[in-house]
Amino acid sequence: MNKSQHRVLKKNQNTLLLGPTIELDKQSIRKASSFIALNDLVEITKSENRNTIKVLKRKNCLYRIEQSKKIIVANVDHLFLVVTNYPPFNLLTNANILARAANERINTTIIVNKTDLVQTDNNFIKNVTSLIPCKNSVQSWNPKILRCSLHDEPSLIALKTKISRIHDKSINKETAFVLIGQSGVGKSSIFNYLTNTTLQPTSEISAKYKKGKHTTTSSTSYKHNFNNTSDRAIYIIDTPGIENFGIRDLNIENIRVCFPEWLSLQKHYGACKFTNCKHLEEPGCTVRNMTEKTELLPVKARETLSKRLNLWEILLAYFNRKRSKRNQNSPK
Ligand SMILES: Nc1nc2c(ncn2[C@@H]2O[C@H](COP(=O)(O)OP(=O)(O)OP(=O)(O)O)[C@@H](O)[C@H]2O)c(=O)[nH]1
Ligand SMILES: [Mg+2]
Ligand SMILES: [Zn+2]
Repeated sequence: MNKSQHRVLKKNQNTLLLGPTIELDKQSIRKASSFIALNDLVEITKSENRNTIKVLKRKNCLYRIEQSKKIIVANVDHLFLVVTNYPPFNLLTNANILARAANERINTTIIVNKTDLVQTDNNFIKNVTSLIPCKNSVQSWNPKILRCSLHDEPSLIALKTKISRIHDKSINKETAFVLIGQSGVGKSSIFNYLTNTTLQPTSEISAKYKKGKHTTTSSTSYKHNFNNTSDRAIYIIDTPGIENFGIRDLNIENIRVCFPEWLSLQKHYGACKFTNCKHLEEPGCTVRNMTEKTELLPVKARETLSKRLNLWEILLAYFNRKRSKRNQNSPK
């Protein structure tokens, strides 16, 4: 018997690309494709008449749930959520991706891409800011924003530097970075730049529909010896564009994880009257008071907080829709 460890670099019904490469029979591949995820670490035991593939414990898993559960990638060290305003930005989709990342404790950076375009201006970037917790809140999960453009070399170098830093700080020998986001935001363009390849095709936004064309159809992982060190490597992973990102398995408490400022505000200014306050229309709500009573906070802080409350309401509405759909579908 012969045991070896591998990482899943590409996977679909008939192919399984592993690093380091290993020959596997079609039957084993077909069987494994039902339970293996991209970037899984697997242990393969080869014996004379059969190969066994065992998935090693995942540190996290990025998945979405619409009708069924779809795993996008496992063992993510750092997530790059790529956003832009051409094609138009979808707040709910991006907030859902972040909610999943927060609940899987995946470190995240939001890349605001295409800053060379008028659509992706400072006002838009302010809107994106509503996706991240207000400053000073008690939190361990705290995504940052990085501006980027394919036509601005310094911004691309800053991205590379960030990747190097994260990798250098990591105690693991290998670090996996995943690019995710709506179709057409520029994930594959960034992938090609970072890997110095033209492996991933890219295509223009549809002028008619102002949408990406879903150019990337399957995820690809590329191993890169970033600083030319032999035993340390990074993996850059490009994924297909996402328009809906279902999180129906999460609940309101999971959503609260993304809004640590609600707790911070109550710590500083007193608790809301009701312990299970949803900060909607309940009387004696500290959070809502902070945005409404002009003497409590400076204008800028109130504006930011209002945007955060707006996002919170959008997410709660999403959960209410989800619940009423479930009630409609359940047998009477
Ligand atoms: N102006 C401008 N265009 C960009 C930038 N980055 C990417 N693009 C263009 O945006 C279009 C879409 O880029 P892709 O890299 O294919 O987008 P994607 O996110 O991989 O799209 P899917 O594979 O469909 O999910 C291409 O025409 C790119 O050349 C940028 O920074 N500025
Ligand atoms: Mg692509
Ligand atoms: Zn409240």
